[in-house]
Amino acid sequence: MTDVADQTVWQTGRFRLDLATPRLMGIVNLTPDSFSDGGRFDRPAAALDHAQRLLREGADVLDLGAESTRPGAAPVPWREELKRLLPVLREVRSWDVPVSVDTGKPEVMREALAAGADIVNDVWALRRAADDGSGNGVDIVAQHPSCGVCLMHMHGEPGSMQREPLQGDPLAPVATFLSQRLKALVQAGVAPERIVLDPGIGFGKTVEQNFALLARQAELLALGRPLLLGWSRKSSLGAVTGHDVDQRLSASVAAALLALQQGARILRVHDVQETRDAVQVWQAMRAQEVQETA
Ligand code: HH2
Repeated sequence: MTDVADQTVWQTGRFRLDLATPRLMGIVNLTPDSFSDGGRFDRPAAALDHAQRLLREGADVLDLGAESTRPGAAPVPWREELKRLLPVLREVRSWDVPVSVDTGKPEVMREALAAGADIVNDVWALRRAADDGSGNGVDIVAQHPSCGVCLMHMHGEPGSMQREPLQGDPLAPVATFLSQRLKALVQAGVAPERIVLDPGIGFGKTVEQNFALLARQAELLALGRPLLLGWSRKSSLGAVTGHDVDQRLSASVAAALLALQQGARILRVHDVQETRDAVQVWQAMRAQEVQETA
């Protein structure tokens, strides 16, 4: 746990997000091989069209990813990742929306932040070191005074995580890991209000463990920072519905809503419009609950 910081705020580079309202992070995959939309937006013009659509539909943050993290995905050299990322990042940077970069590589973080990215979203929780010995993700983020960070829990690594998933009750290892990474970042001088936490749905966990994390998600709020959840189109939703990845819209919206109800403040989604509608219904209900207790 950290010192008590304002849990209704996420400081993200140029933007201070008020999390009293749930926020949607729209996914823009610039990869040829992402699990749900690989290859559809890997040309800059197609990616920008897609990003613009997500913005129109109500995305509060755009998350640009240029390396797939799906189980078994091939690693991409950092220069190649940057080549995919920078043309899109430079354009989206002028759109008046926080721009997040989904990367685990310190070299990519360094260049993306220099090009104006507002958020580093790292499924490795800033544990990886740069190949040239220039430091790790914590060092890079600490050098940028106001950028936002999402620290995610992953058991193992993308190449092998689903063959050797976590064992037993996932809550304690996930909470311990996130608490340690949060502490390391704060000790490096990063203000808690810049950090959000993510239990990492589908990253080295069984279907049951993913749903256990949902059922007991509220326990993670004790870590003292807002939660970001990414259920969108994930294979656990396929496991319970029997649907392939392109048929998981309803299940994704349902999971997003349940995550919200369990205390998540930021939802990482492919389908912004549909999730936005569901969140608005949830907010209409919440407004009445608040009135009743006032
Ligand atoms: N999931 C994916 C990628 N990045 N970041 C956070 N914080 N949380 C997540 O759950 C998360 C993430 C995987 O999904 P996607 O981007 O759609 O696919 P791919 O990694 O194949 O590009």
